[in-house]
Amino acid sequence: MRITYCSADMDAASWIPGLQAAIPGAEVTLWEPGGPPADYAVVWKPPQQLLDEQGPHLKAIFNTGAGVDAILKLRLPPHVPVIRLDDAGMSVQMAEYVCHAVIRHFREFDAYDRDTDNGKWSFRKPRSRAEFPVGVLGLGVLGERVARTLTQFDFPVNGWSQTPKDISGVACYHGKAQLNDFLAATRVVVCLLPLTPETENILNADTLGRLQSGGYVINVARGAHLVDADLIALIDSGHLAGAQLDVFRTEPLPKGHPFWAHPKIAITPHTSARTLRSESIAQIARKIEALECGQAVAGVVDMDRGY
Ligand code: OXD
Repeated sequence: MRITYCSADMDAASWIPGLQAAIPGAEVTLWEPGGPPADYAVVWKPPQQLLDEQGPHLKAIFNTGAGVDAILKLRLPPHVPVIRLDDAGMSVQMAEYVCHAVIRHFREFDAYDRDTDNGKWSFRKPRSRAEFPVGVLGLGVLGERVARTLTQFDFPVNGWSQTPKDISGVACYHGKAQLNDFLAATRVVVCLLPLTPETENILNADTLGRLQSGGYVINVARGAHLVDADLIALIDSGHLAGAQLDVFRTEPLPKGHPFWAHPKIAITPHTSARTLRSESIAQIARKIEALECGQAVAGVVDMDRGY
């Protein structure tokens, strides 16, 4: 069996020997144009040429990240399943990131940092958790883990997804018809949606304007979910208290973009949930073994839904 590996961001020098060790019968090589046909491709943001050349022979394509929007923009070989990582150590990182952001905002730790930087020792009045309902947009593997973890801190938690979900302790809304009710019941919104034509620009003046006053935005999905200028306008008007953003329309965030300097917007460089190499390799190896035995595997992307 031959496996071809190609990643725009990840370190091939570690991935290739890792995959080789986990799948001893395979020959794992770095993709190069005109290379020999492979049975499986393990990729992150591959070039179109890889899919055109290797596509006809492949049994499956493994996407080494959580989001599949980048690969779905390419011309894919028909009938070859695209398989995403499911969890592989990402959901706990996402839960950490989001809980940290929610708690930092709720407990005003950003303001304490400013106080102590100025040599000031002063307490703030405790806020009521009941007044900080958190709403998670997108209840896939990552969103569900985040929603469940937030309930452990006793925040009221809402969730919204395309199809109905039932998660203990989470008020679940679904479909377009219930989006406005979800927003009206939410003060801190967390975006964990897949990026599809339906969800692009979903965080805009209308939807963010429906959040409870003093709302806060946490975007850990894709930059294209958010209309940047609408967020800034709603923060500057006082309707929103601020935002924590990990993803941007252009990454790295261009120098001079207003998010860099906005005092109420905190940014991180797309780091909320990193692909963990050994967990991911172990998962891909298990899935290849299952596919070779003719078994179904989890994480196959539904091309019609786009995630
Ligand atoms: C992603 C990832 O999909 O980093 O954003 O895995």
